[in-house]
Amino acid sequence: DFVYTNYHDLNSIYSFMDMLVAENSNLVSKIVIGQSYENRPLNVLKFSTGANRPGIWIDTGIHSREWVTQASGIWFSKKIVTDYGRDPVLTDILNNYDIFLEIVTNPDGFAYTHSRDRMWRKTRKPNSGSSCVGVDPNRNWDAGFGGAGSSSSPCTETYRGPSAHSEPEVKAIVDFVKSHGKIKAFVSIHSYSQMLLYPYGYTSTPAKDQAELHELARKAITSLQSLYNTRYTYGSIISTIYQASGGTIDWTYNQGIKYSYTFELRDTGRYGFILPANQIVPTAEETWLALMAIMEHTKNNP
Ligand code: 0X9
Ligand code: ZN
Repeated sequence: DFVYTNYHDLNSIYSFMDMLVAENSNLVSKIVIGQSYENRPLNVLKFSTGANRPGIWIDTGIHSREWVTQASGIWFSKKIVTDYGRDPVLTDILNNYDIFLEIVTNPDGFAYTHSRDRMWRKTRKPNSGSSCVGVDPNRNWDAGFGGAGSSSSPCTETYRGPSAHSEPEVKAIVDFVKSHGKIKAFVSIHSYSQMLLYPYGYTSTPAKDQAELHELARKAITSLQSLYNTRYTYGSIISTIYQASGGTIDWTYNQGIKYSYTFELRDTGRYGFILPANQIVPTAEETWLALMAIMEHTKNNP
């Protein structure tokens, strides 16, 4: 049986996904939205109970070293198949929306965190004219691309890449979102800092839905805190964490996806990216409460 209280490598997670699909084929399927630079499949779990539904997107692990995020994604997928038909709120959400969950959004980087460097963050694509490898996939999106809060130097952790959507792991999501056409909420999950963030990161101009996004964030972190008293801050990216250009949710928001959020999960720095495995399940449980608040609000405000 799969152990949710431990961290797992890529093969183990990909096997878990296939098992989940095999055991719950009425509810969940696996779609492959592309291939990574090193030709690994970019797997997305699709939870669906009917045709032609609008969608809710959740991704974890776009920064490969943020292991509690992929581990939480695994737990969310099990939670969804367990609660559908039992929890009335989730059942109502899934009777009206599909949920798409990309657990290992940067598989090359994730494999590298297991084989060579636990602290690897970026993709694994070589950079021409440099011996340094990889692009920051949270600076590579076509939203203020190239601006402040990203780097043009391939050897830095925030290297934006040669052009927007240069990374196949990013381009696959861009193509998926555009071709789907009805994604209504987009949640990109990182660690660490205990924050719930909404656009923008590249500009201090407020998002036009700022008031609603702020109020929903407050509601979501209040629900999160109710379980284990974990305290989150919240607000726009630029005013809460720092200026970051070319970020995921700035692009999705500009595509018209109003409910675009980024989480920074536990902790606030004691362990940072190397969060002890005994915090996986509590982190996932509390985060799920916030996700439910966002998904329920999305359903109630079409
Ligand atoms: O710097 C980042 O990419 C994020 N922090 S992390 O420690 N997980 O790397 C924060 C960036 C804010 N999010 C977006 N711009 N989408
Ligand atoms: Zn991150």
